Amino acid sequence: MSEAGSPEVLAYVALGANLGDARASVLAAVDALGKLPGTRLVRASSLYRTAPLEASGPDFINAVVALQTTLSAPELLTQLQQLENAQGRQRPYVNAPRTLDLDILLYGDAVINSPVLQVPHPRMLQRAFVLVPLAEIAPGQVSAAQLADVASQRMHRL
Ligand code: PH2
Ligand code: MG
Ligand code: MG
Repeated sequence: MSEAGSPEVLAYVALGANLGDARASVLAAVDALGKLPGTRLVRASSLYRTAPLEASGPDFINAVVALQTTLSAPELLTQLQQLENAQGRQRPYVNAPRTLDLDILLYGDAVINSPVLQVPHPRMLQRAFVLVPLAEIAPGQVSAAQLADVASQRMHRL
């Protein structure tokens, strides 16, 4: 329990950007995530340069962080959207190039299926740009078979 009495949960968040100075945006977001209310940065993966997957535009910079947080999952989602908006995120069409994308991958062992939030992230197992950095900071969360399934996707650790 935290001092305020809310339970602390270990959450994993994926970061991605492929517009503007993507590397600087992702690094700034890692910093900002650790400063969210009731939240501590536990681990941050390396940055990865990754080929766009079902998306257009330049290569992405991707990473994954582990956060210990007393925010509820909907509260965390709201905070992530505020950080995206502060970074100038626009949504002209699905999977458009973006200045910053922050997705909740896992929130403890919660299973959430609301219209605005699905956890575990429904497409995480298809994405090397999620599984490789997640495996780097939380090897127990990703199996060798899951990594093998996405091994053909081009990515490069920075
Ligand atoms: N995000 C997407 C779709 N495709 N491809 C890469 N390489 N990295 C991303 O972060 C990414 C993507 C939807 O959010
Ligand atoms: Mg996304
Ligand atoms: Mg998103």
